[in-house]
Amino acid sequence: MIKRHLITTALPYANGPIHIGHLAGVYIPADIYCRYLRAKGEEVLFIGGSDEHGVPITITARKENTTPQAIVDRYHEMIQKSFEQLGIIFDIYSRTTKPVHHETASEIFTNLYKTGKLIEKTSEQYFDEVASEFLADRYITGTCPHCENNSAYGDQCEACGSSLNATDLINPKSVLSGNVPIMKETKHWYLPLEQYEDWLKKWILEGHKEDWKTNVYGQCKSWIEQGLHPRAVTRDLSWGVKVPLADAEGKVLYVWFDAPIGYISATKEWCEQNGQNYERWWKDEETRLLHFIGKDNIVFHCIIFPVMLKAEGSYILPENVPANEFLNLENNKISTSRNWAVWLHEYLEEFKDKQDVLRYTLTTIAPETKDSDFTWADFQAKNNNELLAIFGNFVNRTVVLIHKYYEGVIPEIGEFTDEEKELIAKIAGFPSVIGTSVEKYRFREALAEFMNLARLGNKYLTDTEPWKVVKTDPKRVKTILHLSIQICANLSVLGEPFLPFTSAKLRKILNIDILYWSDSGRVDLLKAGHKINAPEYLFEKIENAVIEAQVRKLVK
Ligand code: B3M
Ligand code: ZN
Repeated sequence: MIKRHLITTALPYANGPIHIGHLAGVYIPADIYCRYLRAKGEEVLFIGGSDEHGVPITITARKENTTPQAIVDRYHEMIQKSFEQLGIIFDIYSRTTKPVHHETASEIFTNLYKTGKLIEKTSEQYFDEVASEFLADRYITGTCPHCENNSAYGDQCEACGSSLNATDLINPKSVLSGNVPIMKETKHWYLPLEQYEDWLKKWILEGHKEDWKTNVYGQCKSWIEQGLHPRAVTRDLSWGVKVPLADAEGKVLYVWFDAPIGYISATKEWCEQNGQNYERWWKDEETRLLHFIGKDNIVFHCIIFPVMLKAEGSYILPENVPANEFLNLENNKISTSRNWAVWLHEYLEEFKDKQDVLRYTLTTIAPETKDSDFTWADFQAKNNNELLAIFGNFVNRTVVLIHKYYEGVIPEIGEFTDEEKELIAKIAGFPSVIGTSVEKYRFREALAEFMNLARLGNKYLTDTEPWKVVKTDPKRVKTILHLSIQICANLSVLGEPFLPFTSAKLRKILNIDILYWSDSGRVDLLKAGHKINAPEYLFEKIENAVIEAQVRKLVK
């Protein structure tokens, strides 16, 4: 296995808060993956950041009568803080308004331009004569040609869902002035994707048929087979990375051109702070580059960005792009505009110290192969019937009994029964079973296996009944509780990627430091004579009233 992993997560637009859909699809799986690799002792760089350009941010700023910078400042800070509080620990959480990013994006554009990799084309676009500005699609409204909704946008009709071109709109009007826009010539630069079709077929369709997820591979295949066309990489807009050419006044790089370059800029920034050369991460075949994203970003990460990098010529390409499908909420699509969402910053406020319950629930329903659904009832059931009833209960029973019988000191082991020998063999299998699932990006399966270990522990206690045996065979009880506490130690290691807060709490109870993945699977992690700390509940019951309040809040 290569020992250097560069893991990126989609850069969320700093135009609104993070919700559970983002978390289940992108950030929790990526965080689990990075924590797992770190536990294995591998070198990992985990990159995140805010995407701070694009037209919607300028629209929000106009609506709120403020500047785009003020909008992105507000949301960048909020998003960064909420990720951190959920235990999504990036090595760097950067932003695309930073100078290092503007420099890097300009440099890549310039390289492509100078080496003749871009095409220059003039076309006619809507222009507002009053505001004296070309109009992005979102800045034009009009009547939808399909459903006659008269407030459709130049890129999409929200009433019937059709995607549109601005020129499809009947009676177009400028959002800026309300005037009827005119058509005016404007020059832009395009990336000729069609020139890379053969290369893409080889690289993706032949090269990644086996290792890319079928949802990702399928989308790429259909894009490539439909035929690719030149994509404009510049826009007439004032907010963004200025096009670094003399005759490009009032033009910026298209947000989807600069945003993925943000991964490179963030790496540079981190490297500068850590005395490294970023080329080690981006220009060396020994690096494994992985992009964690949602399904709406597949084409940009699998086709357009790789074509940019390939055309530039000196960068590595992603080894894999483990994209997820979408998460719904209570059987409806998550919608920011209708406020049909569970917002991370609100969750963190309302469910103090329950970060892992959200991490757990979202991992068990991660939309890995198809869209899935979050319900508050399921969230409650997963907490009460799984985390608390199985994992928490097992740990608590073990720790309480060790305190009750041995004052918190781990007892010596005696003879193992045949059942116990079998149990020990099973325990040994867990690290590789869980690890293999994680390596295949099957986080649901990995977490289910982890819970099976807790289940095994719980069943062992129920079957052996040390609280009864203690009256007749106290020596036997020592072995049972010794083995049980070893299972607890294993749970603290194997659970860390999924449930980092619980794992830390458990380590504190067990009075141990963080262990490597390679330490797990054994039943000698804690020595006889080691003193553990007082019991503490890992989870608490979530009452109906709490859940009902959340459901009410949604429909309000
Ligand atoms: N900001 C879109 C999104 O948040 C976009 C991702 C950029 S990743 C380079 O879905
Ligand atoms: Zn319509």
